Amino acid sequence: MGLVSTTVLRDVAVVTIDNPPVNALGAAVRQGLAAAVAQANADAGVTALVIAAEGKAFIAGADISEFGKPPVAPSLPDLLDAIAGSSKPVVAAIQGVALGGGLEVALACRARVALTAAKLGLPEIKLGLIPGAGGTQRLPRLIGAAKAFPMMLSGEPVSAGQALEYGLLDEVVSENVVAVASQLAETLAATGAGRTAADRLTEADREAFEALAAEALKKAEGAPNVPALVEAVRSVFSLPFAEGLAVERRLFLELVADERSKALRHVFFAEREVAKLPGIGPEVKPREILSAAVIGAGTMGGGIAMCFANAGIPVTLIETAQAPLDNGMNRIAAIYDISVQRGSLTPDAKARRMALIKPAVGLTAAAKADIVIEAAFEEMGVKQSIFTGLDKVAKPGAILASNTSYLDIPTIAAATGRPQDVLGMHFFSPANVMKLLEVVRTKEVADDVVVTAVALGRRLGKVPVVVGNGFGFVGNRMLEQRTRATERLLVAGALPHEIDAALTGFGFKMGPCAMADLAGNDIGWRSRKARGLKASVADAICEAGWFGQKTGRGYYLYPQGARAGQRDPEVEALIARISAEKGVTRRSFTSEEILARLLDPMVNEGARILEAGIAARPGDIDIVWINGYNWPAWRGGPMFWADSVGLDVIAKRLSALAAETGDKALEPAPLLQFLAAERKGFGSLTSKS
Ligand code: 3H9
Repeated sequence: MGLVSTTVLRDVAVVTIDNPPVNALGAAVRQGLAAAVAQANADAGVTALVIAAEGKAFIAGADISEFGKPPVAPSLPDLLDAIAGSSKPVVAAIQGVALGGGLEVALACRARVALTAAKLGLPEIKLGLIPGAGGTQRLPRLIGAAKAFPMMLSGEPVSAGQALEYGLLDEVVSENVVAVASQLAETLAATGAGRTAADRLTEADREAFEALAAEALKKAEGAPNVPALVEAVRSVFSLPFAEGLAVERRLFLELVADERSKALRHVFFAEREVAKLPGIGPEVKPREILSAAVIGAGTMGGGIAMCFANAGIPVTLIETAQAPLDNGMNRIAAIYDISVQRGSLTPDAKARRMALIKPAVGLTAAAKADIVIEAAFEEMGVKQSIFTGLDKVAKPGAILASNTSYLDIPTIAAATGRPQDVLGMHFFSPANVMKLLEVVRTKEVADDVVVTAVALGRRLGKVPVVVGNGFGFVGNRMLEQRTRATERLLVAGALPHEIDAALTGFGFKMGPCAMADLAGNDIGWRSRKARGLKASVADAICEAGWFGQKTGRGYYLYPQGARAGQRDPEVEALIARISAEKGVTRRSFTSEEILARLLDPMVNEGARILEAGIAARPGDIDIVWINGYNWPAWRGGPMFWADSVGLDVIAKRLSALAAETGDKALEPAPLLQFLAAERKGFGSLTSKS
C-alpha cells in the first residue's frame, strides 16, 4: 500500500493517508492526495470523498524538513485548491492531531468531523512562520478573525469540543469517525449543501480582531512573523479570497527564507533528536520511580524537591540538622506562596505539593527512595562522604545521582560499591523553573539508569540532554569560555554595560556582567581560588566586597535593592587601572566585535566537546544553551549560530585572537579547522547534508 490509498465504500471514496510517524505532507503524500482527489472526481461511481488518516496524528502539517529545499509539485496550496475546488463534496475525518498544513487540508474540505480526542491547531508561529496554505484566509472566514487570530498567534491547538463550539468542526464523535464523515459526505452530495463562507466577517469581528492585533504587535518584540500574521489575517476584510491567499503566500515564503525561522526549525529537530540516546535501544526499559530523596535543602536541593512535588512524586528532603532543614522548607513554602499570590497555584494545590515533600534529618531517610539526588556543597570530599553513606543505606537498585555542576562523577561513584547505579543529574538554577537537565553518563553507569534519568527528567517537565563526564560537562564548560572572554574584553577596553548590551542586543535576557551580579560574584571567585585561577577584574571586584545584587554593588550599582544595575564609575575606574597595570592601551569595541569575542571561544569549546564525545551531536549543545542559559531560540543555539556566521569566518577570527592574546587555547579546534576548510568554508556543524 502506498502512502495514500483509496477505498470506495458505497459511493464515497475514502482517501486514507498512511505516512508514519505523523502523516506529514511530504511530496509523495501531496502527489498521492492530488491523484486520489482527481481520480475520485473522474469516477462516475463516486459521489463524495472523505479524507482520513491512519495512526495517532491526522496530519501534523507540512513536512518541515522540505522547507528551504527545491519545491516539488504539487505545492500544498495547489493541492488544497484542488480539494476546495472538487466538484464532489470532500469531508475530513480527523482521528488525531490536525496541525498546520494538516488543519489547512481539513479547512479546504467542505466539512469536518473529528474524534473527541482530536486536537486542531495552526502552530506555524512557533517555527517563525505563519500558516502558508490558506489557514490565514479560510479559518477567519469559517470562525471569525477574533477567534482565528488567537489560535494562529499562540500556535496552541484547541480541543475537538472547543473547535465544535467555534464552528470549526461540523461534528464530534467518540468513535467511527470515518463512517460518520462518509455519511455526512453522502448527505452533502445529495443536498448540494455546504457552508457559505464569509458570514463571520462582520464589522464587530473586524474591530475585535484589530484590538487583538494591536496588542500582539506591541508584544511582538521584533518577531517578524507577528506583523506578517496580522497583515495576512487583516486582508480577509479587504481583499477577495484569491488575493488574500497571494498575500499569505508571499509572506510565508519570505518567512521560510528568514534565518530566524531556519533556526527555529533546526531547534524543532534538535529537540527531537536529543531524545535519542546513542547506543541505547528501545529494549532498555527505565526502572520504576515511585519515590525520591534529595540531599541538601539549599536553594538547589529545595528547587529539585519542588520539581518532584510538582510532578506528584513523593520526595524526602534531607539535611544534616533541623535548622537548615527548616530554612529549606520555609523557602519552598515561600516560593509556592508567590505562585498562590499570583494566582498560578491554588492554595489546595500548594498544600498537596507541600505534603509530598517530607523533611528529614540524616541519610537513613533515603533508604526507601527509588532515586536519590545529592545537591550538597560543591566539594569532592563532601560529595564522596555522602555517597559512601548512601551506599550503606540506599536500597539495592536505587539510582544515586549527583547534582554537581563541575565535579568528576566517576570519582564520586567510586565512593560507592555500585558505580553502575551512579550518574550526574545536573539541574539549573532555579531548578523548579529552568528546563535543562544534563544527565551525565559515565563509562560505568548502566544503560537502564541513563534511560530512567531521562524519562524521569521528562516527567519533571525538563529537557534532558545526555552528556559525557568532563569538567563543567557541556553548558558550564562553554560558559567558562564566555566568562574568560568577558574578562579579556574588560581588560582590553570594553565596559560592563557595553558587553552586556552586545549580548542583550543579540537576544539574551542578560549579559555576563549582570548575570554574575545576579548569581553572586563570590561563587566564581571561590571556584577560581579552589582551582588556582585568576581573573584580574573579577577578583578585584570581589576583593572590594562587591558580590553583586545581594551586596548592592558588583559590576553595577544597585541602589536600594534595585534589580537593574546602574553604571558604577568606581568599577569603571578600577577596570581602567587594571588595564594600565597590565600595560594595555584600552580601545573601544563595537557590539559586533564584542559578540564575536564572547561567542567564538564558546563555539570553539563546543567543537572540542564534540571531538571528546561529551555531546553526541551539535544540536544537543544548542538545546543545552537554549534551555539552560537563555540562548534565544530564534538564533538556533551556538552551533547553529556558528554555521550561520560561517565556520571559516569564526576559525579566522579565533586564530587572530589567539595571536593577539598569545593564548594557544584560542586556536581553532581541529574539528572547526577541518569543517572550515571543507568545501571552502561551507562546512557545517548542524546541517545533515
Ligand atoms: C506547516 O504546516 C506549514 C503550512 O502552513 C504551509 C506549508 C506550505 N514535518 O514530536 P514527535 C517528526 S508547518 C516533519 O517526537 P510526538 C519528528 O521530527 C508545520 N517531521 O512526536 C519526529 O521524527 P523522528 C506545522 C515531523 O508524538 C517524529 O515526527 N506543524 C513533523 O511527541 C515524531 O515527532 C507543526 O509544527 C513535521 N511537520 O508529537 C507540528 N512533525 O522520530 C509539528 C513531526 O525522526 N509536530 N515530525 O525524530 C508536532 O507538534 C509533534 O510532532 C506532534 C507529535 C504533536 C505532531
